Amino acid sequence: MQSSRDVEVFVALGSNQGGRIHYLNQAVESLGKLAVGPVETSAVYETDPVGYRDQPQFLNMVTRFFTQLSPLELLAECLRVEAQAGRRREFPNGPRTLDVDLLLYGNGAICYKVLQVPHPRMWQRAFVMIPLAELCPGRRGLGGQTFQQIADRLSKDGVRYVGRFW
Ligand code: PH2
Ligand code: MG
Ligand code: MG
Repeated sequence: MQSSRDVEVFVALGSNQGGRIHYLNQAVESLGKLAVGPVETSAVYETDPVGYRDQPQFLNMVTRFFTQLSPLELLAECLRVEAQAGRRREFPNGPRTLDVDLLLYGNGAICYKVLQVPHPRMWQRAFVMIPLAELCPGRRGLGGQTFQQIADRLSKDGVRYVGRFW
């Protein structure tokens, strides 16, 4: 049963090392334990690396669920799920077995040193906005555009639909 303490959150997943789909699956299962009710999932996309480009292709997707955890509690859990997948931080933006990023926490804006929500780089990233717009096409960003409009205006080069797995 949902209650007024439950907050809707959106969490992005990415993997470009090892059994990528296995790591995404592990993350969906683990996030399910933090959720009140089901975890909704976007389709999975295979994407060219953005930023540091000399690394393998990513699988990316976005999840939506309700939780009673605070933002910092949820961040700690995201890091724990990454650690469970054996993630090692060799250098920033380098290859990873699993990246778990908190995108949106209710309608909140959070600006801690360790956690900024909405995720500051999500709006320019097709590998985030395309799967996110699947889950909430009509939601609006601060500029008034819907997430679908924002996704539609980003280049789809390097973002390939793989399929739905959950
Ligand atoms: N994550 C990054 C940097 N670059 N590129 C793609 N395609 N997918 C990602 O998840 C990704 C990235 C930093 O978290
Ligand atoms: Mg990331
Ligand atoms: Mg991250």
